[in-house]
Amino acid sequence: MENWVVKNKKADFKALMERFQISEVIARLLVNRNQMTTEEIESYLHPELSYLHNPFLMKDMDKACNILLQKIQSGKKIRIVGDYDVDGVSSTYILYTGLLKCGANIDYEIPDRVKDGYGINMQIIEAAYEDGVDTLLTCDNGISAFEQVQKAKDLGMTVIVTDHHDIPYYKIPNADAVVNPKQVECNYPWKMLCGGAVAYKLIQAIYEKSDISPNELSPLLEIAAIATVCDVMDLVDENRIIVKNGLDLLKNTQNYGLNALMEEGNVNKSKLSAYHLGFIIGPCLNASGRLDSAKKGLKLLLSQTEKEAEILAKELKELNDIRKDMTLKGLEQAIDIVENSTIQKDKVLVVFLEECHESLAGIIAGRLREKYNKPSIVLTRAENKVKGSCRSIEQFNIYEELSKCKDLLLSFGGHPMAAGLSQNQSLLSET
Ligand SMILES: [Mn+2]
Repeated sequence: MENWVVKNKKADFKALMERFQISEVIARLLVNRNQMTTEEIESYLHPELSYLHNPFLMKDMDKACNILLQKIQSGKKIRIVGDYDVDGVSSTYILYTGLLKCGANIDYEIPDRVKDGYGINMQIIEAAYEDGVDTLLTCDNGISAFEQVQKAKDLGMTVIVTDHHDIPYYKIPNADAVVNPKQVECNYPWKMLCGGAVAYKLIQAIYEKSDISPNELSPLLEIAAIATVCDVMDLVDENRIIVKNGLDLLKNTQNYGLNALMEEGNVNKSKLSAYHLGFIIGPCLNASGRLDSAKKGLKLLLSQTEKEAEILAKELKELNDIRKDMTLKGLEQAIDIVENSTIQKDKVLVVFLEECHESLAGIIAGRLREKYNKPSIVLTRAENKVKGSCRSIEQFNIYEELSKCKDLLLSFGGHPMAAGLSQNQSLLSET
């Protein structure tokens, strides 16, 4: 049986109630959620855009803007390198649209999930060099691309990294500017932005320097809100302001692609909530990154006509339906394997789904973990090797456990609750 208990923290509720003209319930809620400084309470009660932090507080922000403005002035070729998930596509959209408005000579590249894997790689850098690109600008990736960034520098390119991922070993790549609030030396007051929000802050800063009206940021804020929800950021502080205001804007969005996608998904725009971003719009944008090219999702957002948007939205919706179907089939198969073998007694569920598309392994592992409340690993066949996605439970640090058996793995990486691995095909029979 569930037992609900109201937290009873001590505070001067009367004073809070009077000062902010709020009821006792709200006052208790604020205290319980530790929204304690006057400024924090004020911004919580009124999540207005004016409470967003100054982008120039971010380390290297001024530097990154100055480099970009100088490159724009001299007509140098700039290439954005994003990522294939919703956050990566959103950040690419925000940087591309924002810098285009500033007059940049700009294009973009997004790594292919299956062929390239995550993040900027050597082929992307060589291709950029061959295409005469002067400046590479990463978003939602790049912070751990030490060798790749060095290669680009050696080839004479300028590199600006924008990212939000953790800083590995407190080391940053040798780029001309590194914008990532997670850096210890970065004094930005809020560290937990998604990649799209970091990109948004960069455009906010560069618009300010270019005397472009902040009103022009609205179409970008809509996308930053989608990215924040889909990258599962905590909806507090700046994230809450971005999502609240982004949702308000999305109800009347001028973006052809989003309008078409909401139409396809039967979303009632007046009732739009974070749910719709996370469970309808996001998965459709993501489906192309999983089964096709993530560029399709980006092209939808960039659509210039209703007709174009409609066609792309239909395709994405279809891809997402196929993705759902394939996920369900894979999950049923996985459950079947678990329940009809000794695996179910294992501490960690390891299932090999020979036919399953590798991009679905993570979702299926997550569902297995939910169903059996055990750490779960789903292996699939990739080119010349086996790839696996791991989803764990609070009590089991899967990243650490994988480190313990790294001799059995080709590669692995990730976090305590979610990780990825690859293995030699020949080892498969032994696992
Ligand atoms: Mn991200």
